[in-house]
Amino acid sequence: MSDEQEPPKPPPTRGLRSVGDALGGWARRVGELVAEVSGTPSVPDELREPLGQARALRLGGDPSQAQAIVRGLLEAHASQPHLRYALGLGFVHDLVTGGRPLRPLAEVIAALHDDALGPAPRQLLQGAHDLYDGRPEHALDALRRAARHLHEVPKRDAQETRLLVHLLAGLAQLRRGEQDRALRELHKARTQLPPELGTPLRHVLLRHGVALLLAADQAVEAERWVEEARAHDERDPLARELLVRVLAAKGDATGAQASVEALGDDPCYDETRLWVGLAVGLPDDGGDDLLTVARRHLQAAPGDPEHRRRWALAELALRHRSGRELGPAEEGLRRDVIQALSDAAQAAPAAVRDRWLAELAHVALRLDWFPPPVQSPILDRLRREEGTAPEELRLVRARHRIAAGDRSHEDFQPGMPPRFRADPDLGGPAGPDPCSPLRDPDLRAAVLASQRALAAAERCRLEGHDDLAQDLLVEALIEVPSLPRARRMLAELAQGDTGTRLEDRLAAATTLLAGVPNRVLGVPLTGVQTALAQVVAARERLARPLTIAIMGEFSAGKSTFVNALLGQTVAPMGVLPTTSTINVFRRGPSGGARVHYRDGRIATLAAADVQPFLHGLDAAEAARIRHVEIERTGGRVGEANVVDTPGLNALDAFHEQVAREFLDEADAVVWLFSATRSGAATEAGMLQSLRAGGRQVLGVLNKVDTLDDAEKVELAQYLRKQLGEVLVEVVPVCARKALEHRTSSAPAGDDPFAAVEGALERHFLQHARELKRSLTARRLGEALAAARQAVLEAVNALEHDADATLRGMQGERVGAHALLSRFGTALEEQLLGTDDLLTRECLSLGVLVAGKGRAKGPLDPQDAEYLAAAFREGSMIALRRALAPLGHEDPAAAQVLDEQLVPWAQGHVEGLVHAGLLAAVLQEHGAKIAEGEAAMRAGLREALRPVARAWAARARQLAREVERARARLDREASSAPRAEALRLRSAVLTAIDALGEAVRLDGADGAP
Ligand SMILES: Nc1nc2c(ncn2[C@@H]2O[C@H](COP(=O)(O)OP(=O)(O)O)[C@@H](O)[C@H]2O)c(=O)[nH]1
Ligand SMILES: [Mg+2]
Repeated sequence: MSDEQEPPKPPPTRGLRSVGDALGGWARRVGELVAEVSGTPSVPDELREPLGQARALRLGGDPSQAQAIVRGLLEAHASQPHLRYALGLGFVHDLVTGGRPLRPLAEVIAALHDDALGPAPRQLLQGAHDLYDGRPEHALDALRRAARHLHEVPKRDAQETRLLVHLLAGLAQLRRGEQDRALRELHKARTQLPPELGTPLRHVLLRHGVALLLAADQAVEAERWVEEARAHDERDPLARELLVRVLAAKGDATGAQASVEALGDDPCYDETRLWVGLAVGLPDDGGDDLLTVARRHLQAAPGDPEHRRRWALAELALRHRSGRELGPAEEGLRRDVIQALSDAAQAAPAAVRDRWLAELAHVALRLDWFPPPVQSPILDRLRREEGTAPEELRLVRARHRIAAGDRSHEDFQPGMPPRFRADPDLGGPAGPDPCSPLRDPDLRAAVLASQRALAAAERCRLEGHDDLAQDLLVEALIEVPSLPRARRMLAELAQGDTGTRLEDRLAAATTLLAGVPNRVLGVPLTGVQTALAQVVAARERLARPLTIAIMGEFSAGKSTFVNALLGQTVAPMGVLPTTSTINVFRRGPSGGARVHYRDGRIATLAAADVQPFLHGLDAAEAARIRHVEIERTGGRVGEANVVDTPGLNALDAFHEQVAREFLDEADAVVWLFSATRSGAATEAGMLQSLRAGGRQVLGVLNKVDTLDDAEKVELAQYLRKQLGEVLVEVVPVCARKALEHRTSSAPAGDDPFAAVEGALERHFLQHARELKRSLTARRLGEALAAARQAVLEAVNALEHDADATLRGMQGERVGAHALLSRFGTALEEQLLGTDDLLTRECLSLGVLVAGKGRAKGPLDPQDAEYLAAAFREGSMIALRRALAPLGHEDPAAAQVLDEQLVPWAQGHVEGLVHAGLLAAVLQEHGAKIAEGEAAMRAGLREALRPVARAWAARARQLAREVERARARLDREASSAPRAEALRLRSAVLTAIDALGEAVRLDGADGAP
């Protein structure tokens, strides 16, 4: 019975009973004497055997046969108390295994008197009756009274009575939801199993015991129960099924999957299948998948909260394994799942309801959804008493409060940045059973850590500390990278204000890209710097006047065209291709020029020197010049810059590159075709690429004076047809005549350049602003895309680093079980090695005398103290020696053993010393020194062996802790690159995308 009962009094007749046992043939007569003394009537001789038979049948699992015998006997001995009790016990067996003989049991109870057999039998029957009559509290009272008088029960019935008292008490506690107490009772019942006990009762005990042990996260002990049942009957179907659950609970995926397959495909095993599916996953090949099993399980009992809970957990697990949680897109399902978990929590026994509530809270946090079925039971629970509530519950409340704008501090530690008040991890079972997602310690730890950070981040936002919030969000995302709310918030925070004007967007892009470091954890981000340079250049160009580049093949008349366009002869015409330079004509007051050399030198020319300089260039000097910037003083084409380029086919590689750079700067292009050449096909490629870059190209067919009218029309049409896609218009002109007309002091007739000027005006000058803006937006978009690509590459490299770190660590590693088993063996050896040390200490103290034996007299207290100290030190050195190689091999294991095994071992040694281990060892083995040191040491080793075994066993139990510590260390090691990757991904990439999207939309709107 549970601990509240008083200790049992010693049985008053023990002495007489043992005499009776000892005297064999006298036993019966003495037994009768005992009965007289204790007031218990003895069993009449003729009933002895049939009663024994009935008991055997009952225990063997056939109560109805037993009852038939007892009823037969009762006809002759109507009021015999032993018979009545036997009948009652039969009914109890029937009740426990599913029958309902409540009324006949009540009759037996009414007829049974305490003075006959003592109070225990009647109280046991009463307890059974009350329990199955739905009154577990009453049952427990009766069973407690029965337990107090167990020693008075006649010997033959004693074990069965004791077994039933504990079993029924266990079932009653279970009914009340007192799982720990129920388990204690079942443990006691298990020590009372008569060897002849049959399957039905064994199964009741096994089923409930294993369920309770697994709920209490004691899979190793549960496995012992199951193994014992299998030892009793290796084909026991229940034991086979429970073994599957136990293996799943232990995390033994291979074992659980193999044995669940061996169960066959009977739907009656669906619950066990779900256990496997939820704890370690179902086998991939063959058999139904988790969802099929879960839905069938739900249909089997749609109203049962536990069935609904397991179904809901399966729906969640499936989505979680595919990398996403149940989202608002599956609204109905999400609601059903949450409702199922909420109902299960409310149906759970009050004593353990917290575990169900923690599961509900955990799921709600993962789904980031806190509807009333989540909130109300959790807030209720916290209102009642807060101190012992699982942390998940407080997190739900904190998130709920912050969402409501509540600034109360109680969930957070004081100071900035705010930190959620976390619970220490005390171990112990989390979640109701091994099906619970809370039983995955990594998942639970990750969700807790991310939610703490998320709650703190939300709190920071509430207080206006956006910077701190960003860091906390990254922290949350490192733990749970998919957390949608954290991603959204981070995106919002990273996006900032991009404004609405192109100038604002350019400024935002400059700030954003300038903020990206050149290198993150060794991964270069140079592409971002290049993109930044592009943005800066685009910004500068936006501020500059419209730039028109004049392009075309060599000698097409470009320079002549430029002069006609500007109305002044500034561009040298008819020069050799080798002496030609790129000339940029800017509006300016002086008419001077600046010569930009390839080596960076810049020479300034006065207006008078410009033409002689340009005309006097030889090939060598021209090749040294990058470009020449010339002021034009005339007022034509407004502020626009005009670039005269050398012919395409006349350029060296350097000039070609410079020409492209200028082309890149050009907002519009005039392409000159010479009527004397037919190079349209070779020019098409260059024209296409200009157009693809977003540039407007005006086609000019020059030297039309060399054609007759028909040819003129034909050629212009041909060009339009061939290049109409690329050219905004084709205008025929005679540049030479136009120049003459425009530079003549007395121009005669119409300006032959009017058509060209009109086209320029129409296509370029009137839209100068739009042209520039759309080109700039385009350039900004390109720069952002390049930056995005560079960041993405860096992110991939960082994530790759993180994965490689993780894989590297996991790859080399021995399984925790194997490692600890090896460590245990090493430890055993080290500890056994202290035999030498102890022998030498004993000899040097004179406690042992070489070749003789123990010194005479008791162990001197000072010697005892000294030996104890030596033993302490020696055993700790042994432990350290076993641990030392582990430090390099498996830091996580070393850490766990250091934190958990070492203090435990110290306590163990202290306990042994206190219990007088050393004195006892010397007492037992000291004399062996007479046979030599080796014999003495062998004796010591024998004495130390159980200690060594206990330590090794203790170490082996720490496998789960080691796995957990490994996971934690791995996460930490790979978290630096992962954090940086996340920071880039969530902050920089999101911002680039937001900006890029805005720029793209501006372009689509044609605004601003
Ligand atoms: N027949 C004729 N010749 C021209 C015309 N425009 C230019 N030219 C001549 O073509 C030659 C090359 O001119 P230029 O402007 O230096 O060509 P660029 O190499 O393209 O700059 C010069 O001799 C010009 O006089 C034109 O409209 N008709
Ligand atoms: Mg020229």
